[in-house]
Amino acid sequence: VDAAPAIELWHCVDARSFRALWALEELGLPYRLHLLPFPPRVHVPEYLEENPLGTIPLLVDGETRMTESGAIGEYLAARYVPETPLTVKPQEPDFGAYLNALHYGEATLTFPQTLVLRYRDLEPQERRQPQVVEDYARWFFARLRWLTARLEGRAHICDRFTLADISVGYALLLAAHIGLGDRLPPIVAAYRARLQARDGYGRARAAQSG
Ligand SMILES: N[C@@H](CCC(=O)N[C@@H](CS)C(=O)NCC(=O)O)C(=O)O
Repeated sequence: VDAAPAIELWHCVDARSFRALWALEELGLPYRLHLLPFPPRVHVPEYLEENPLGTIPLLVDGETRMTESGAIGEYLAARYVPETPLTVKPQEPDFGAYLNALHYGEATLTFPQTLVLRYRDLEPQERRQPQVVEDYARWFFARLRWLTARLEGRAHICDRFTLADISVGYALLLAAHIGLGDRLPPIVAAYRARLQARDGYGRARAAQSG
């Protein structure tokens, strides 16, 4: 009898934890998935005992507990699949671009979208802020400029598909999810479609639909 996989991931459908799920699938690692309703803080208060932040992802691997979707993929690759082509090594020319994109996907591209979502859809009517929604939608599109330039003549951010594409790709999926997807520059929309055509992406989608 096989032991239960040691790696556990707490996830809500299509939330940032999708990055960790997608990375697990692309790396081919066994894991146990805990699917939670969103936001877990409200629907599953006992989740706060697992993760006091109340956010997803939460990855638990023995004594290791992680809550940042970009760092989780790096951790899994470094610890379990060090030779994977999904990471870029320090001696490779694209190392800086790789690290930059890994963080850019979350800090620069996802963050403004969460303000759009919150102040357009999630807050009660009287707390909604159309000016915030407009300003941060504009911020998001302006911050896509790095990606648009980077994709000129390239299929991926580096010379192959990597965790950086998962980080940035998730931000583009979120854009589609919150109704900003139609306004993506064509080169970015084509890149998003390429990422969505991957088997690993399909497996992650299937995993989260139970
Ligand atoms: N920087 C973190 C952000 C994690 C985060 O804020 N996740 C959101 C979902 S996309 C969340 O759990 N929100 C629920 C809440 O704040 O109650 C990451 O990249 O994982």
